[in-house]
Amino acid sequence: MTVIEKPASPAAPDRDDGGRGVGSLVFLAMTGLLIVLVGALLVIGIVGLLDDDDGGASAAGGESGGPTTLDVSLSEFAIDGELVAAPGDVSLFVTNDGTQDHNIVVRETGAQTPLLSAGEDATLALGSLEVGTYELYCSVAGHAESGMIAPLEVTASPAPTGEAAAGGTHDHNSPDFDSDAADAIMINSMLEFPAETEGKGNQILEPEILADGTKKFTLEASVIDWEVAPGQIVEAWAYNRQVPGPHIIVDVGDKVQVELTNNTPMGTDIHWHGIHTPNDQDGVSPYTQDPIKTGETYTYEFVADEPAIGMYHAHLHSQVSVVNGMFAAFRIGERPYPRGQTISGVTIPEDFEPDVELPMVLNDAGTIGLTLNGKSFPGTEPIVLETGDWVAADYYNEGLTAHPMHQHQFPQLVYAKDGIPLDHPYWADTINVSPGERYSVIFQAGDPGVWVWHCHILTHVERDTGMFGMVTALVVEDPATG
Ligand SMILES: [Cu+2]
Repeated sequence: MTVIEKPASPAAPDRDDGGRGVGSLVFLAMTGLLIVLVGALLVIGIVGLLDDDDGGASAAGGESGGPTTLDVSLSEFAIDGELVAAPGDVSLFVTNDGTQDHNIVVRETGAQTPLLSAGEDATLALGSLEVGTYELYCSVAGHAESGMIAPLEVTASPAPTGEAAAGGTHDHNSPDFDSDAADAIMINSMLEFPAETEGKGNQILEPEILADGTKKFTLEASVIDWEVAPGQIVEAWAYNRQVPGPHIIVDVGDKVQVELTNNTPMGTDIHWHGIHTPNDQDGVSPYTQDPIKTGETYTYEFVADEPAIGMYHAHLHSQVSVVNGMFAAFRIGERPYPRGQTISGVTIPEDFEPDVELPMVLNDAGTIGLTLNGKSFPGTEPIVLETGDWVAADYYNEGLTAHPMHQHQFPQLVYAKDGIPLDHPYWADTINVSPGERYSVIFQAGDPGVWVWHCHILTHVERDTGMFGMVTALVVEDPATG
């Protein structure tokens, strides 16, 4: 035993010693490298500071009447920079530090950089700016909505930190950070709900009944002004001057005609998403038809032979026209309510009928941006209910990203996916709706109160300037207490 142990015992220190020898060399080498690295970082840091000082110096130049050049950094998905300037000539030195293509547009003046690839930069001269707040954003579809939007403050007495604190930046470590101001911005934005806006989407479109019983629907596609939130007018691409476009509802077996006149600046077509049609009615130019050119009228014709909770939208140039508003709901037949079924202990009545039917069309891109039914909070429509009311809601995602739609307090019974009834409906409080998907839910308003209903990607509902986007609320009243 000792004989066996003995060789082992000295062997270990041997290896240890050897290790220490090599280790010392490695240690020396690593120390050397570290010194070089620290030195390099210090140099980079100093250069960085000098760069910052440069930025500060040119901003100060603005104060004294000279031109101001502000450094702006673009990334996924943010516009960064100290965006405060004195009145006078202002230029932006814009660098794309991200990995995708981005640009900068100044909403008020229309000035914009070209599309910048990763690593590219550009100088954008804005001319002489007066005191005010200017909005910078990236015009690549969906990027502004994802966070690439920032205010440029032109102020006679630039006080970046104070301004920033009042404007609600994240710099809560700044000694000037004003917590009450940040709270007030958010609270005041929330108290604006509900707010009136011009225009309402999803209006049910009445058909003309032709001699043979065909239901004929007439659509016009055009570019309109759309009030997406109070005072926020965008250029929308719309069917019948509404976003979402008119809701079409037909019965199973109906012969359907849809006549579309295209008054948009580009060729178009209509794809009947989730709806069974003959191939030549699928609305995919050039495969199944020629594009409907500007000024032309085209008629689709098919038999609504299967129930559907579908959508209709342009297929050609969809990345422009659909995200900008050319989308709508199309239902064939009754919704497949899970009548009489017991799901997780809750039995849905045999004679179930909803008190309120609600299309909930989601978008996040284009000119329309983060919206519910074409409106951004506080312009979103509240749903007024009495306790005990049942709601049948259909989610439709016409945007470019998924939205987990969360409802406070009342679980939602998911009974159909893309209009197809589920053998096993399920209750959920958050339903993730991806682009192109539809989920059909019912829920019952139990307790009175104001219960918010929103996308749970939190930057889709809040930004430094307050609540916006994909939020609405159920306003549940108890008829007994009022
Ligand atoms: Cu969302």
